Amino acid sequence: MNFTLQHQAVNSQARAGKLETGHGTIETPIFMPVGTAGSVKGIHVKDLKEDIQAQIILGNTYHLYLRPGTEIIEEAGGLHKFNGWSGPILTDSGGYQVFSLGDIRKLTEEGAKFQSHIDGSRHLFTPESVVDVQRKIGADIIMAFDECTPGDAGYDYAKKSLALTQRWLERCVNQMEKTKPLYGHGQSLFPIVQGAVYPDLREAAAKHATSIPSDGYAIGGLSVGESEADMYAMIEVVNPILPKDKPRYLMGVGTPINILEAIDRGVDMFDCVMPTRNGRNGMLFTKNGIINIRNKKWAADFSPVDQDGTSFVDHNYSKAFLRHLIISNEMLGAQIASQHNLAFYLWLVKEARRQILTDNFKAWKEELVQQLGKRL
Ligand code: PRF
Repeated sequence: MNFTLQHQAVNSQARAGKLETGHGTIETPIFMPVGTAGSVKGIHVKDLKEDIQAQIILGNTYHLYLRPGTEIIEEAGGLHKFNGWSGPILTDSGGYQVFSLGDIRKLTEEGAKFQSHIDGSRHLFTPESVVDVQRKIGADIIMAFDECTPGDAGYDYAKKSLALTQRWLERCVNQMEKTKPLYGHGQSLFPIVQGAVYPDLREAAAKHATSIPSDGYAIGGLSVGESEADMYAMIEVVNPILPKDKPRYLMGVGTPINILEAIDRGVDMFDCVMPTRNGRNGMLFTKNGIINIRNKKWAADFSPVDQDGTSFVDHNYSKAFLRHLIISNEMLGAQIASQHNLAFYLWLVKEARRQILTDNFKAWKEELVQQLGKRL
C-alpha cells in the first residue's frame, strides 16, 4: 500500500493525497460508507460506486464473525467476492463493537470476552484472533485491536487502558508478521491512537504508534461523549506527531462540520454511520443545512430532494414524496435518504480535496461551516 501526499494546504493542516491499494486508488480526504454486516444498508454496490462515488467501504469484524461467520466468508473467497464490492475495504477490529453491542463483556490482558448480541453465545476476541479474522475477511486495511477508552474516563483509567491498547497493538503486529494474505492482495494494519482527552497520553500514544512502521494510522476514542473542543484539541496534539507521508484516519466521526474541522487539522480518512442511520430516520444533510423530512412543512413541497445534490435520487424524487415514504415506513424512503446523505458526504470530501488542491480550502470551509449547521 502506497500513500502519496499530493498537496499540503498553505494556511491549514489540510492535505490531499492518493492511497493505492490492491483494489484501486483512493483519493483523500475520503469518507468511507459503513457496511457493518458487509452491506451498506439499503444501497446496491452499483449505486455506491457509480452514483455515490464511494472509493472504499468499511466492514465490521464483530458482526461478520458472528454472522455469517468467518468460515462462510473464507469459503466465498473473501468479503469482496461475497458482497460484490470490488473496491477497497477496511474492517474495524471489533474492540469498539464488543463494547457498544456485546451483552456482557470482560476485558483481560488476553483479550475481550463477550456475549453475542444475536444469540447470547460466548466468545473471546484476542489481538491475534481479530487479525486472523480480518485476514480471512480479506480487508485491504485491517485495524488493530484496541480498547476505545470511554469519553468520561478518569486519567488513571485512561492511562491503564492506553497501556493495554499498546500491548495489544504489538501482539497484532506480531500476528500480522506470522500470517499472510489469503487472496492475493496486500493487507495493511493500522495502529489506533487512544489516550482519551489527556494531551500527555495522546502524545505518548501517537509516539508509540509512530514507532511501528505502518501504512497508515488511526485516531480512536473520540466522538465518544467528550466535548467537540476536546476532540479537536486531541487531533491537534496527535497529527503533528504522526508521519506526514502516511494517511490518518479519524474513527467514527462525524457530522459534516466535524469532518471539515478534522480535515483542516490534517485528517485524511473518515467513517460514520450518521449519513445512513440518521437518513433512515428522516434527517437529510445538505450544503444549506439539515432537513428533517418528517416535518409537516415538507408535506406539499414538490421541489427536488436536493436541487444541488449529486445523486440521481436528489433530482428524481420530491421532498413531499420522500416525506410520505419515510412517514409511511416504506423501505424506499430509507434507501433514498441514505443514498442522498452518502452522496452528500462523498461530495463534501471531494470538494474539500478540490479546494485544497486549488489553495482555497480555509476560506471555503469557513463559509460552508456557517451553512451546514442551519436547520431548514
Ligand atoms: N476504536 C475502534 N473503532 C472505533 C473507535 C475506536 O476508538 C471509534 C471511536 N470514535 C469508532 N470506531 N476500534
